[in-house]
Amino acid sequence: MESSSSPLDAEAVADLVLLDPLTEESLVQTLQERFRRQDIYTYIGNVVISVNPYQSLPIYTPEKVEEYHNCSFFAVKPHIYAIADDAYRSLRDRDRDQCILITGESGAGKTEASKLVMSYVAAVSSKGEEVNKVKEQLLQSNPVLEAFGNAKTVRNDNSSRFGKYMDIEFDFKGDPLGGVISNYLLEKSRIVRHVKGERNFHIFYQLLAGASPQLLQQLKLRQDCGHYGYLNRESSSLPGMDDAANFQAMVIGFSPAEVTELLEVTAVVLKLGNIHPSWALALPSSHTELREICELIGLDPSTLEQALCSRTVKARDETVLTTLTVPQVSRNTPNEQKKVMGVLDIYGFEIFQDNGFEQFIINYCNEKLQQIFILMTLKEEQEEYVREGIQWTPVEFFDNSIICNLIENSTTGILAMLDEECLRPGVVNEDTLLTKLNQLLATHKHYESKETQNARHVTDTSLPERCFRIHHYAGKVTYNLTGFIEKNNDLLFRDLSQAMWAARHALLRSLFPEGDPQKVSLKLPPTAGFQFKSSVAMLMKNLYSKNPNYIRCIKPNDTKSAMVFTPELVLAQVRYLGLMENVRVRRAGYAFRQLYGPFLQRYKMLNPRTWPRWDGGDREGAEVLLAGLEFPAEELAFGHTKVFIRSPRTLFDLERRRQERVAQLATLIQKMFRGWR
Ligand code: AOV
Ligand code: MG
Repeated sequence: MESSSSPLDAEAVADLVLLDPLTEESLVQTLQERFRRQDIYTYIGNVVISVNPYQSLPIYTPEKVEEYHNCSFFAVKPHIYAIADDAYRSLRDRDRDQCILITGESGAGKTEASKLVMSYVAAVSSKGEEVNKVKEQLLQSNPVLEAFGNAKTVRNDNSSRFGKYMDIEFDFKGDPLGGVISNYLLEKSRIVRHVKGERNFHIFYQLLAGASPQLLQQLKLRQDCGHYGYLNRESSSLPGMDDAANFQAMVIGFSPAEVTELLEVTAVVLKLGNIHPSWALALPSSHTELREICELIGLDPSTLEQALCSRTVKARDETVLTTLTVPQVSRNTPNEQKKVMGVLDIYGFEIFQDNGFEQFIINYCNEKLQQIFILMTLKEEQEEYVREGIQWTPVEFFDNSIICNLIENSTTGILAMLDEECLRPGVVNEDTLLTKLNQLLATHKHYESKETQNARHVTDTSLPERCFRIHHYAGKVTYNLTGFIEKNNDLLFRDLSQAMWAARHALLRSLFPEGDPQKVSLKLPPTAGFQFKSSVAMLMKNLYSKNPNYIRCIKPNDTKSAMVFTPELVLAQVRYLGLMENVRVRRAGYAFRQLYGPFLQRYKMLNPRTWPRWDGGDREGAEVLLAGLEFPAEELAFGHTKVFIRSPRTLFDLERRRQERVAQLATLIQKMFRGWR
């Protein structure tokens, strides 16, 4: 095996487990040096770090797919294809369900990474007609999800405004059968407002730019974005984004009737933005948009007018987690054992100037992902040692369950107290909530507020009133409580869902099942926080049952530029992603391990007993080879199939000796050649 950079080449070490010394600085420097060489992928053991190149690199060609297909993980340059291949093979050949967890901040390349994984799996699985149809539909889900769930933000022109988890199902041969997608926490409020420099969801612009004049007429739309209150805040088109072409790509795979139904609902949303209801005044039923909306969805204008302009009983009516099955994507395979590969593309840790309920929820999710990462990595390490018959000594690591508990404990957790406040009759506000939090969490090591600081005689002007601070594993975040109660309640007026349910439009009705007057329940549905907590718990259980593979994405600069690497920005992400902890956990036991065969092949020249040939078994060969090199006994362990090396230093030493020996041999050969001439 000839790796791209030897561990001695500390500036650009391909596996950070071998970094020596390990400091935040050396870690960032290594990533920077590799980025400069356009090596955007780096490992921590079998975790892949991916630094967004912001340019298209020639590393995703069919030839590259071929190169990584059935490769040995450590024999080729780090690549996202290597991890995809490893996961796919382990699923197919060892019957282990896999999950691929992709994290990183906005614009770091998560969604692109998830698409690369999907297209790699599609490329290497078999190519029957039926399988190809399934693959097409799986890949085709991306343009649809992105049209309705992505938007231009300040950070990313194609920012996913929801978390996505997709289970791809395979048969025993490793051919894709279909998929199930779960969405988390879609940023619905974007429809109504977004900040300057951003856009609404892509679908609206795509529809106006890409639909034929006939279709627009059928949908009672005008082509001009400026006409629509939800779209006219910014210039509608984006450099480098072809809305019309994306529209054509989005509708592929739907029947004409499905497209019409879907676009009718989309048109209705757009037109609703031009209606300005008031609870004081009625809307004239001659109002053009109102009338047209009602024609599109088969509803009496007075019903809609009443629903928009009056407000009766409140109900909490929306789900945070929705599960959609990819349309008609499942093949019929009764009695067959399915294997699953889950791909999670979810928002990374967020620290803004002003952090609200959304950041609190997102960071809670990341705290859970960190927890499961540590649990699973340790579990995996432990399993490997047991499998290899090697003594395992438990390692010390920072256990963040204390922080998870602070948020999710069912009686004293912040979410539980927030729910209690939301359910309390009478006037509720965030001040009473803060008082309660301060009382219950006064001595919690990871909780802080103005009041708990005062009690501890701490002077800290950075913590304002009505805020609390959590010491997350990735850093301290100050949350502003304003809006927590309203957002947690997530109310939709019952009149509105009832009106929508009354429409003669099948798709629309199916979106508002709670509008069915027969099903009115007096019980309040669960809060947004509670639902999120439950769906995160379900997700964690699902992930925990699978073999984990990690892709950690990093954004190198704030200007979307190729070749620019800003160390301070990267350092912050290295912290949020917990990469130092990641390296420490990985090398807590044995930093390096390799199968006996390749190991012997690489180092056999270091011992005359194994050089130039060893005729015995690989394991004995490795033992004989290492015995002659006089490393301390505790540095090495011999498992059933692999040799384990405890510290990176020993491996560097081995590499250094190898390089010296290679040089020696080269000189020798040169001399021989000269002698012959
Ligand atoms: P995100 O998913 O992590 O952000 P994306 O995957 O959308 O980020 O990546 C942002 C942009 O970076 C893409 O549109 C590409 O232009 C570029 N990019 C990312 N990865 C690559 C790559 N491997 N090669 C070339 N260009 C790349 V967010 O959804 O905003 O959290 O919310
Ligand atoms: Mg994304």
